[in-house]
Order: sequence, then C-alpha cells, then structure tokens
Amino acid sequence: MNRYDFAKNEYFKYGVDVEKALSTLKDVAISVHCWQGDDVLGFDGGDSLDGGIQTTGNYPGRARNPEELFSDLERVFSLIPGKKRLNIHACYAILGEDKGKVDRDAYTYKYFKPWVDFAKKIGLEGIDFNPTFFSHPKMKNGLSLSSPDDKTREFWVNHGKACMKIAEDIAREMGSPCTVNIWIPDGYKDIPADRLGPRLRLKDSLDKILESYDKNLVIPAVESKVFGIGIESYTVGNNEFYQNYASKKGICCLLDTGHYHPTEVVSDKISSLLAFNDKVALHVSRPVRWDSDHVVILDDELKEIAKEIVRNNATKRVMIALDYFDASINRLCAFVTGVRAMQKALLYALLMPNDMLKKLQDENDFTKIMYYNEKFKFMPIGDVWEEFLKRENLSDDWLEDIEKFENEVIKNR
Ligand code: RNT
Ligand code: ZN
Repeated sequence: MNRYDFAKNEYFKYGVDVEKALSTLKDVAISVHCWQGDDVLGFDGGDSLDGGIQTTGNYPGRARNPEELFSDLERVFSLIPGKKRLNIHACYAILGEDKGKVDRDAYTYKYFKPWVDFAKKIGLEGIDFNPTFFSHPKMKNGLSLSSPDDKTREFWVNHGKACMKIAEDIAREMGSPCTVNIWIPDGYKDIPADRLGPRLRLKDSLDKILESYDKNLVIPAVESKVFGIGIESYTVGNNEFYQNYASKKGICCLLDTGHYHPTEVVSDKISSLLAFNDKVALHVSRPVRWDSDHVVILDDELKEIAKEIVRNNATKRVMIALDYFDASINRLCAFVTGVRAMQKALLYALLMPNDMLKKLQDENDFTKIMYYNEKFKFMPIGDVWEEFLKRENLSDDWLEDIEKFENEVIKNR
C-alpha cells in the first residue's frame, strides 16, 4: 500500500473523507499580495515606505520594476498548487510615459491592464485591489481620508473613487469579483485632543468613495488597526469604527491578524462576523510580539484560523488574502512559504473529524476533544499533502527551484 492510501485509511477510521478534503482545498483561492516582492514600494514614485508600516532587512534582489516583479511572481505562482488570486495596490500602477504627469486621484484601468494581462497569462482566478493611502506627498501630516484639510481629503476621496472604477474593470476583465480593501494609516503619535472629529471625517470620506459601484463586480472591505509605528496613541480607523461602519453600510470587514492587541486572536473573531455577514475578509500575517508582518508559517494560530473557516463551511465566505513583507530572506521563498503554509493549515482543518468534535463539545466532553486534538497532530497529513502536490505536478522539494532562479536571475539585479 502506498503512503497516500495508508493515510487515507487512517483518516477514514475517524470518518474523515480525504478525497473530499483534497477537492475542497484545490478550490480555495488564496489572494497573494504582490508587495512582498518589492518591499512595499510600488512603481509610482514613492522611494520609501511610510504610513507606520515598515520592512526590515536588505536581502539582495528586490524587484525594482514591473518586469522583475512579474518574472518573480510567475515563478512563485508556478510553485503554488490550487486556485490562485493576485492582490495588488494602486501604487503598483504601470504609468509608462505618464509617470510624473498623472497622480493617484486620476489613475484609470489602463495603468493596471498589464497586471490583468499577466494574471490571465498565468491562469489566475482573479485580482484583488487596494487604494494606496501611504507613501505619497499628498498625505498631510500623515493623514488622508480623515485630514482636517479639505483639499487633502478631496484628493484621497478621488483616489478611492478612481480605485473603485479600476476594480470594476479588473473584475469585468477577469470574470471574477474584485475585493477592494481600504486601509488608511491615519492616526496620531500622541494623545489626541479630538478623537471624534477625525472619525466623522473618515466616515464622510468613505461614504463618498462608496457612493456608487457595481455590487456584482466589487466587494468593498475596510481594514482596522490598533496602532502603527509613529502612530501609537490613536488610530482613526480602529476596530469599533470599522465594525460599525461595515455593518451599517453592508460591506465587508477585513481582519488583519496583526492588527489587534497581542493576546487577541483573529481565529476567535471570524465566527462572530460570520454570524452577521455573508462574507469576511482576512489579511493573514504573522505578528511577532507586535504587528511585525513576518512570513506566515504553519503555527497554532494559523491552524485555528483555518479550522474556523473549514468547520463553519465558510471556504466560500471567508476571503483569504496574505499580508506580510520580509526583506531579510529570499523574497520568493517568503511568498511560497506563506501561501503553502496557509494551504497546509486548511488541509489540516479539512482532515479533522470536525462533526465529531462539535458533538463532543455539546456533550461537554472536553476530555475527548483534547485527546483527539492531540492525536490528530500526528496523523499522516504529510502524505496527503504530498499527494495534493503530486496531482498538481508539484512536490514539497521546491527550494532548489528558487535557488536556481536566484542564481540565474536575481543575482544579476
Ligand atoms: C498595514 C495593513 C495594510 C498593508 C497593505 C500594504 O498595517 O496591514 O493592509 O499592509 O495594504
Ligand atoms: Zn493588512
């Protein structure tokens, strides 16, 4: 008996259908964030990252232009099994001759068409989009949609509106709805004298951005945060603000795993949102002591998040995007490690006897829940993972491929 058949039998003993798990896994599209490839700098002029987020490390070979990022991403996607999406930011506009002539409030679809061509060429399911409210001279005192300055607010509202239009075109072209995630860095380093004013201005700006869009094409989401570097005391778009805003407007909340207090976990929040909303969006990241955006790995919280998605039958309702940026290691390796870790976590959750465990909880049998949870940690999931990869003509030995690419392509940058 081969290893896969052996594993299948082992899981079958607990009523777990491994074939069904594999077909579900294949169908979950992870949205891969392009910004791990170039340390979140983009192509539209910004030469340093601000907004309270930061990449650290100086591993050589950062993608410096669209050609380099496309070639890196093509290699990355070739090593990822299953359905895939690409997540891009407005600062990745490919402006060509218009560089320096057109600003973010006037971006149109044509600057993103090369991304769509690329995504189609390599067979991606869809593209998700993000307005970029950072790394730009029009951020006044670090503020965008909540700025007290009318002109500043207007510029960023127009950027938001332009992005909604671009997203509609992307969705139409890709034949798949586009999630537009709004995250702004607005906040204050020190204790503010007015907490409500900025929030009311943000509310008004968002209302304007969301005035009209095609609900069949665009899925708007809002991403809260607790603090940023240099914005430690007050964040305009905090959790309570966006939870309320999203529920009033009937749009989506996006939970970033690094955006809460260190002992708070997103795995516990997903079900609360599922109870009230059709869709929930995620930015899966790995906060180490703070919102550090480390590469996602198969840790306990990732497994717990995956369990929440799987056992609530929510693989079509939870939109999984990744959000991390590590400049201290090979960036392709960072990409592939994170996406595969997310998929491994989903597989782990799909291979749990979820119905049995739920029943045990209702019978208040936490002894058995603990017993099985521990037992399933050592079930032969590795053999099922290998089979999943084999069916996609991939294997778990992918490092060599990246090392080769590093020697042949990246070293010459
Ligand atoms: C920042 C947010 C935001 C960004 C990306 C680049 O803390 O997590 O999602 O990381 O949009
Ligand atoms: Zn995020």
